[in-house]
Amino acid sequence: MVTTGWYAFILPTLPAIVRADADYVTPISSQPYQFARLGSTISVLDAAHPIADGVTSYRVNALAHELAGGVDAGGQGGLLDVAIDPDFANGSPWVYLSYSQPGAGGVGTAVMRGQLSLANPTSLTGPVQIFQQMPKVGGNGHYGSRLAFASDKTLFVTLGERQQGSPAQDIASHLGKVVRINRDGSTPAGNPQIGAGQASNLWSMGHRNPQGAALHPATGELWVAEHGPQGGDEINIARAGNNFGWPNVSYGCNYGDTYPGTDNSSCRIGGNAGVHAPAYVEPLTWWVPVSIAPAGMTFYTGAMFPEWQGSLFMTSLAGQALWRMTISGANNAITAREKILESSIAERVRDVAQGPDGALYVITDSSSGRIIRVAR
Ligand SMILES: [Ca+2]
Repeated sequence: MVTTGWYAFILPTLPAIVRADADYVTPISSQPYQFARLGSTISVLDAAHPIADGVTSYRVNALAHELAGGVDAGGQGGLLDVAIDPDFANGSPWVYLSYSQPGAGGVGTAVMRGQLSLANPTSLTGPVQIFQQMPKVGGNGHYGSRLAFASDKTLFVTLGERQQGSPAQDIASHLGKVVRINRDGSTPAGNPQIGAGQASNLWSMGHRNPQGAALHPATGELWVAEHGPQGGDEINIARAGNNFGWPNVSYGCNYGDTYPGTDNSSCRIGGNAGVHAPAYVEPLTWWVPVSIAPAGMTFYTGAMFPEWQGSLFMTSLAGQALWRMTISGANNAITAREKILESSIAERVRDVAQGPDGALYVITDSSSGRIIRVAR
């Protein structure tokens, strides 16, 4: 079912009317689903409907049967992210998917790739598993998981700690880590040596549930957003070998902790009001006392909104909003952050992407999730 129409609203930050057009109600509710740039298109896993202005989506409907080991779609599990090969337009027709994979010991995030033919874009052929998070454990939360290609065409995969806590500090485990792999799953040069017995392909550690990732367009560095516990959601620049402190320290508090008013500093994890340094890397920014549940991120580089050039956009689930953050200075400080489109969205927001014309596409997360095009 597709509902069409024009929905006009005023962006609080702009002296302009911005419109979201043509709500596309997806026929399948297998949330969460993500989207990624595909040359001049945006691909949406579960939507069969073309989007306005030359942006097309494909429904890859045989997908679930092609994923090695199957998908454990309970809780926060399911299909987690999709990415397109950086050389897709140059004869490398791979599409990459992360998902929650059942197996011995429980469930863990896995990554596969398959080839997509635009002439017959209904399934992926030649699927190959290229990564699996180890160990698999029980439960069905905190999978991560984002896929983000670096400029050298290596692939970052963010991995949640599966609600296990301490394995995020165990270098022998993939829980609560970011890994960096080659497109075929092999190990690239340049990954950090963290310690003896470290798990394969480690890049950074001490993460809780990193559901946002984007490459900074100028520096090429990986930015990651992750869920805190009760407060303490973070944005970090994940550099090689960094340790972000979870579960030893957080600007959030344990579930059930109470605090006076809005100042949660008395119950922050690790004491010292949650300060990470010097043992761990301080986040660029964090949210207290209430978590917003950060999800997708993208840096804006389009021409449609010159005033947004260089901004970081991030969606929030529980917070039901799209955040815009201003970044400035050589140290990439986040100097301002604001919620936009809040009253117009009023749903959990899963992901955001920039279209080829500079419009933003925002996808909401519900059984009748929408794709909202933000354009002027
Ligand atoms: Ca942290």
